[in-house]
Amino acid sequence: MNKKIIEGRGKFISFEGPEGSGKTTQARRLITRLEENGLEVVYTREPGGTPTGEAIREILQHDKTGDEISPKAEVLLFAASRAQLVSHVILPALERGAWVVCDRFADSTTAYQGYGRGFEVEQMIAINQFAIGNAVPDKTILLDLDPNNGFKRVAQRLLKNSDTLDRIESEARSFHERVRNGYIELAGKWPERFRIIDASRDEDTVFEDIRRIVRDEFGI
Ligand code: Z5A
Repeated sequence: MNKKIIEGRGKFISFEGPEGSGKTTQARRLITRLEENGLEVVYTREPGGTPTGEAIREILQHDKTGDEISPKAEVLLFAASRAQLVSHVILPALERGAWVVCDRFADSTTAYQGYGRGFEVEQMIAINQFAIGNAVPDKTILLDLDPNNGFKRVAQRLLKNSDTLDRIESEARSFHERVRNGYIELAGKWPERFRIIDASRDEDTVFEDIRRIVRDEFGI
């Protein structure tokens, strides 16, 4: 099918939320729907999405060097991965009129490193602004879920794949509670951009809400 070329800048949608809230699952479903409508869609994930970003992801998640990453270095590595993604993937796509669907973006740093680790939230927002410039999502879908529920889902997946929790997943429950509440605060700070969805329901019901949001906001 010929891809529709949109006049001007494309649309940018980010998915945010705690572990196991269904970001990847729902992002993929949305992409399928957008592509069925003839749109060119670029899917990216964070950290990662470029060769440099994927190398940073490996350092951040598995820290095989034994050189424990300092909390400040962690913030800046996420920001570095994001700056690369914006300049090499997101902006070029938006400028040619494609849609971008990003599985986590700048709000993850504010939620995890700000609310979770305890860095000043305004400082995280300033670092994000430096990294992303004007590449701000048009809509951010926040899949809200109790971390206990999210971990149950992730545990099932880990069992199936004989995998283990990564560095950040292994943080205490209280950390993940702060992250969840932090996301809700961010949604209150930017009500125009954020849409909160109850992600504890089944996949189809959650996707119905996402479809409705995209239809209401963008007419697709
Ligand atoms: N991080 C950070 O600290 N700072 C930053 O700036 C950034 C990230 C960008 C990235 O890990 C880690 O980095 C993350 C935050 C931190 N760490 N933690 N903790 P990741 O990318 O590997 O992990 P994730 O982003 O949290 O993704 P995830 O665990 O894969 O969750 P998800 O994408 O939200 O969910 P999913 O993969 O779609 O679904 C998870 C499972 O649940 C799967 O088996 C599904 O089939 C199932 N599922 C999905 N939806 C449902 C519903 N509705 N009901 C039941 N089961 C479902």
